[in-house]
Amino acid sequence: MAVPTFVDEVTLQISAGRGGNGVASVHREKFKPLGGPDGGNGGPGGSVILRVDPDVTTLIDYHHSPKRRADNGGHGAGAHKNGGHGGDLVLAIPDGTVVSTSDGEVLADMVGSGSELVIAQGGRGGLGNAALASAKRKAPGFALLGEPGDELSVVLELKVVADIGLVGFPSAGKSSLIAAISRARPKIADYPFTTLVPNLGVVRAGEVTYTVADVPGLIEGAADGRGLGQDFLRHVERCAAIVHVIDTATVEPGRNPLDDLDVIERELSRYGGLEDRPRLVALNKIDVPDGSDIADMVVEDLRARDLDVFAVSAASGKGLRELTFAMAEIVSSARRERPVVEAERIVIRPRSADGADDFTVTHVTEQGVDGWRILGDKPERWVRQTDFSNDEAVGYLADRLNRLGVEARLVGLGAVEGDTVLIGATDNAVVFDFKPGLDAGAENLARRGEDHRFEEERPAARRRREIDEAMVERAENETRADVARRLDRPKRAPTGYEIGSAQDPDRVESDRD
Ligand SMILES: Nc1nc2c(ncn2[C@@H]2O[C@H](COP(=O)(O)OP(=O)(O)OP(=O)(O)O)[C@@H](O)[C@H]2O)c(=O)[nH]1
Ligand SMILES: [Mg+2]
Repeated sequence: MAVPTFVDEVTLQISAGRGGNGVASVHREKFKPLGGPDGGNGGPGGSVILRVDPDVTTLIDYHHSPKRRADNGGHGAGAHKNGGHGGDLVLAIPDGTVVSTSDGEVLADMVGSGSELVIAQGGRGGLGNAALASAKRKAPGFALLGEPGDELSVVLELKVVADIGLVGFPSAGKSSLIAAISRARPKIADYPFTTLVPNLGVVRAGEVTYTVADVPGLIEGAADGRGLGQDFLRHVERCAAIVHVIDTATVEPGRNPLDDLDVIERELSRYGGLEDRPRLVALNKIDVPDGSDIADMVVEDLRARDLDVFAVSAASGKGLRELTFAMAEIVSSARRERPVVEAERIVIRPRSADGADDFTVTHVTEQGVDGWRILGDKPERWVRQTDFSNDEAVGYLADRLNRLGVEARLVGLGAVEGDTVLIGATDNAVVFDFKPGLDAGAENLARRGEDHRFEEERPAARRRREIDEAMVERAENETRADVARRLDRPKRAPTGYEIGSAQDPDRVESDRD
């Protein structure tokens, strides 16, 4: 099998790095074993960036290794140590690469050396317990997980950036022409399909410098895949003008310049999208006597079709100066209309923008599930950050969802206890049983802030609470006893005395039980 040397379309599997996990850690030192939470945050994962590099002319590298991944972020550590950033992965691509999703949606057209596209963003690092601590939650016994980086498959398609595109039958002399007017040195030979990949040449005519692309030859039926097919026409899509290179000296039966032009035009129109490009005609090989005669015969017909025609010889150089100046004129007027693209850094975020508080709750009955699906940037992200083996972390998730209003929305839509709640899209949803009122916000936050490692402190607190409770109970008992005494001697009870206890015999009865 022939080893390709030029590839102009590849599908890449791209993964950005995962964010590092935060860590739950407690500061320890001599005589002060529980000095507070000091777990550091995880570092963000590396992103994948596509960058236009003028030295790269083919997508061949990606054809050989289409899976690319950026580094993961480092995990946090104790003593407030944050994990390191995962390294970004920069992929060099040729100028003129069109980046699309696997569904065909164009994400970016990468033109101009240095243009960058952040195609996949690294995952955020998870917060450590030091960062999660607050006045209410003094010592969290959990940390957040790092988030996975973006993963996607993208299609890269190279569309050469050239000002002029040369099209024509095989062996018409396209490569010879580009070799004669520029420093490009493509392969030239007298058999068809010598050129298998596009060649670029830089031409200078007067004050104007421009690029010319020579693409593989076309034959009748190229649109149906005959010959090399018409795929290479993508490389003339960006051109300001198309130059028909026509062989005036061919000895092939049934060929003549006018029919050749019609055949090529038919293939161009079947490819589509090139109708508006100005055309020039180069009648080549007029150094051959027969060629020169034929050129003379057809030139008027072609001009009658409103075409600019040039009789040239790539071999002798005749007529090339006029041709290159005519090309230059078209290029400069096209440039005046469409200014040169500046290098830019585009950032694509496959996920919805950060900070969006929006979420949707929909009732779903699919694949045996009868429940509620929650979709939204935040809920889905929070689920990814949760270590489900840690109850405290799960509780923290519930609190966050509540504060966002997820529970209220569910109740409002008629969800009842025990209903299935899915967070996220079908393939990676996390499933919960709905328990309304389980979490009442701050109260629970406070309880959740108690790390079991701090339990040594508890007995004292518990004793204090027991004493407080005992005092309250004693006071209540005394009140009851007092009321009972007064009920025994009603005449002595002043009216309106002890609102809510003496005036409500029923309650006193039940209290006494
Ligand atoms: N006499 C003469 N021969 C030429 C001229 N231009 C090209 N040729 C010859 O024509 C043959 C084909 O030339 P190429 O430049 O390879 O043609 P091409 O259009 O690039 O062909 P493909 O790459 O196969 O599509 C070669 O043998 C050239 O030497 C010319 O102006 N005069
Ligand atoms: Mg060629």
